[in-house]
Amino acid sequence: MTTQDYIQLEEKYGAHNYHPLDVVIKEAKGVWVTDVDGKRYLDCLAAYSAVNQGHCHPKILEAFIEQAKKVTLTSRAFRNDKLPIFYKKLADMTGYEMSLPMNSGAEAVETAIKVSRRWGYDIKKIPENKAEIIVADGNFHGRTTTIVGFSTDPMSYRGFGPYAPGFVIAKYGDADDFRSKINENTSAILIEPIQGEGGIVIPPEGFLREVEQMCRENNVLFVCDEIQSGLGRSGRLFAFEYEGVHPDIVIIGKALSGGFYPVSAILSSRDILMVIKPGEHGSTFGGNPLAAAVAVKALEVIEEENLIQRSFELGEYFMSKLRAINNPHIKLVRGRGLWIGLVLDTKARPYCEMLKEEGILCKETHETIIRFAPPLVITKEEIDWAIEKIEKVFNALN
Ligand code: IF1
Repeated sequence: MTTQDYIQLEEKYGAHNYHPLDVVIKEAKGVWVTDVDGKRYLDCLAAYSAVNQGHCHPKILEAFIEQAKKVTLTSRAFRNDKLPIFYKKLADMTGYEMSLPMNSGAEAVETAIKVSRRWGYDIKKIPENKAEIIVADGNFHGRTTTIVGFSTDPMSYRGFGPYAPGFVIAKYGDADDFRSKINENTSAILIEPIQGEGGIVIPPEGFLREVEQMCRENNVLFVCDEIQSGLGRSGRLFAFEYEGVHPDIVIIGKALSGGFYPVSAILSSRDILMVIKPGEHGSTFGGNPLAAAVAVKALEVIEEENLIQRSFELGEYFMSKLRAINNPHIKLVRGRGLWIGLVLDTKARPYCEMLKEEGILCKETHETIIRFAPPLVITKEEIDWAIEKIEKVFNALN
C-alpha cells in the first residue's frame, strides 16, 4: 500500500477529528521516524512530549515486554507487585509524599479537580457544591466536557455544552487578576507553569511565586498541570522549578511512559490525597502492573541518560541557532529547554509542510507558531542538521 492508500482508508473510515500532515509513519527509533515509502524524518514534535526518551526506547521496550509476559491487569480489587514500586519511584524522584495513578492526562486533570473540590468541602469547609477553581485563559488541560467547559478556545468548547459550573477564568501571567478572583469558596488555582498549546507561553518572572503566595494566604490549593511541560521537557524535572515553587498537586502524564502506554498521575501530600476514601475514585486500568513497570523504567531512563540537563543545554543551543536565522517572518524565538516556539508574523502551516519535504516533522499551533520539541535524546549534530533545513525552508519561502 502507498501513502495515498493509507490516507484514503483513514479519510473514509476514520472520524476527521484531526488534520494531520500527509506522512504515514511505519516505524520510529530515537528521534527518527520512517514513513511507508521508506523516507526518514527528524521528529520535532515527540508526540507532544510523550516520547521525551526517544521513540521505542530499548530499555522501556524490554520492561514492557517482560511485564506483558507476566501480568498486565489485575484491577484494583487486588494488589500487584509493580504499583508499590511505581509509587515509591515517584515519591523518591519528585519529593511528593503520595500519588494517584490514572491513564490519560485528561483523567489525571479530572482527578486533580475532584481532589481539589473534595478537599475544599471536607477540609476548607466550603459549602456543598459551591467550590470554585480558578483557571487561566489560553489553557489546555484535555478534552473531556468538564475540561473543555473552562477552555477559552472555541475550537475546544463550541457545541459541547452545557458546561460544568465552578470554574473562573483569570488572565494568564496576571497575578493581580488571579488574586481578584479568589473568594471564600475558592478551593484551587489550576494552571500550566508554561502554556504548551498556547504556543510555549512563559509567564512573567515571579508569576508562579505570586500564585503560590496567594494560595497560601487564602488557603487555596496550588495545582500545576505538568503533563506536557514536565519530566525534563523544559530543562528541569518540572517547569515550576524555574521559580522555586512547590505546588500542592502536580499532574503528570505523556512521557511518564515514554510513549509506550497511557500512564498519568497526580502527585501530592498524604493530607490532601487522603480526602479520597476507598471506592470513591479510580479507573479500570489506573495503576495496572504493566503501566507501573513501564513508567518506572521510563523515569529511570530520564535519570540514567541525564535527559533533563540535555534538554536544558541543547535547548539553549537550539534556540541560539534559531535566533541566528535572519528572516523577516521570524518575530520571536521563545522556550525553555527543548521546548521551543518559533513565532512568525505569518501562517506557520506552509513552513511545516515544506519542513516535512526537507525531512523534519513539526506542528504549528495557533496559526503562526511552529513548535520544536524533539525527543530529549537528540544530539547536537542532529540539531545542526535540522537548523540547516530550517534555514533552507525560510530562505525558500521568504
Ligand atoms: C490532542 C498539546 C493539545 C496537555 C496538557 C493535559 C493534556 C494535554 C498541558 C491532556 C494534552 C495533547 C492532546 C493532543 C494534542 C496535545 C495538545 F497541548 F500538547 F499540543 F491538544 F493541545 N494537559 N495535550 O498538553 O492529556 O488526555 O491528551 O493524555 O488532544 O490532540 P491527554
